[in-house]
Amino acid sequence: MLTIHNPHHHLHQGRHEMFRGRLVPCHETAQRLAHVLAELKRRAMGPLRAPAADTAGLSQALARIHAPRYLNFVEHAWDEWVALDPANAQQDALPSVWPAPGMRFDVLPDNFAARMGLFSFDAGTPLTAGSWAAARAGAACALTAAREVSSGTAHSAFALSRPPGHHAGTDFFGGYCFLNNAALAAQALRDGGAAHVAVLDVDYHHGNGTQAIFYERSDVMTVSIHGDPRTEYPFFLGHADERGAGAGTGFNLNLPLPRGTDFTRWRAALHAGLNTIKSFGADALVVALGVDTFEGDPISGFTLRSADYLQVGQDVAAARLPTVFVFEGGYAVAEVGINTVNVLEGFNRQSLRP
Ligand code: 6XA
Ligand code: ZN
Repeated sequence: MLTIHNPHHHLHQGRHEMFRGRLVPCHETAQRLAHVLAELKRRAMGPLRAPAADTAGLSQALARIHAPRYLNFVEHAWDEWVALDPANAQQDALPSVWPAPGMRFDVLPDNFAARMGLFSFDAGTPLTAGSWAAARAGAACALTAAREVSSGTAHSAFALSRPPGHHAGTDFFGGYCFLNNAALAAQALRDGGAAHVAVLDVDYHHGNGTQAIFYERSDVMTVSIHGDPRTEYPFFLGHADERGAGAGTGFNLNLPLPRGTDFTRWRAALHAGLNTIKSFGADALVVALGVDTFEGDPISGFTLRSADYLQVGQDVAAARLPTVFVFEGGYAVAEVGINTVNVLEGFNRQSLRP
C-alpha cells in the first residue's frame, strides 16, 4: 500500500499535557510515528513518499474544512506566545480558560490566553514551536493520499501523519489534534468526484471533530466506534442518539461501547458500521485509523490484541471501496507499529482475493 508520511511531524513535540488533573509528559510522541514507519519498512509494505508540495492547493483544502480565523490563529499562535515573554520559548502554550454556553464566541478577544481557550476544548493539547508546520505537513499527507486514490493512481493509501486530527473541528483544537486530516481526505475525495464518501473512525475515542464538520451533510457519512462518552474522552459528544441534523439527518452513526469491550463485541459494531456504509452507497472510504483500542494502550479501555488488527483490515477491505487510511491515536508505543501495519496488511490480503 502506498504510504504518504509526514517528514515534519517531529517539529511537533509537546512537553506536557493536562491529564486527569495534573501535568504529565505527552502521550502523543514522535516515537509513535517512527515505530509505524519502521514496521512498514520491515515488512516492505509498499512505496513510502512525502506529500506533494502543493502549497496553494493545501491552503485551499484547509479552508474547505476550517474557519479562516481559526487557521490564522493556529498559524501565528506560537509567535504570539513568545512575543508575550521571550521565556515562553522554553514552554508549550496550553489553554486554561474557555467560554461556556451562553458566553460570546463571536467576539475575538485580544488576550492570547482567551483566544487559546476560544479555539480549543481541552488543556491536553500543547501548542509548540513546530505545531503549525507539523500539522500542516500532516494535512498535506492526507490530501496527497486522497488525491492518489481519487485519481485512481492507487486503490488505497495510508496517510501516516501526526499530530492526529479527528478531534479538531472547524474552529477548535483538542485531543492532540489541530487540523482534521480525515475530514480533509473525505472532502478531497468528494472534490475528486466521489458522490458519497464515508468516514469510518475506529480510534478508541469518538471523532467529535469529524462528526461536527459533516453533521449537516448528506454527502459525507460519519461512523464512529468508540468508548462510551459517558465515561470516556471526549465526554461531551459521541452518543448513539446523535444521528445528524438538517440535510445530514441519518448520516451520522455512533457506536459507543463500554470500557472493557473485547474484539468479538467490537467486531460486531464494525460490521454494523460497515453495513450502514454499504446501505449509504459510499463510493469511497476514509478510515480514521487509531489503534488505541489495543489491550495494552495506556489511556484507553478496550482489549483488542495485535492479531485482531489483521481481521480489522480484512473486514474493512470486504467493503471493496477505494480507501484512504489516516493515522490517529495509539499510545502503546512498542506495539503501535505492529498493530497499525496489521490493519494495512489484512486490508491488502483481502483486497487481493478475487
Ligand atoms: C485526553 C485523551 C486524549 C485522547 C486523544 C486520542 N487528553 N484521540 O487518542 O483519539
Ligand atoms: Zn484515540
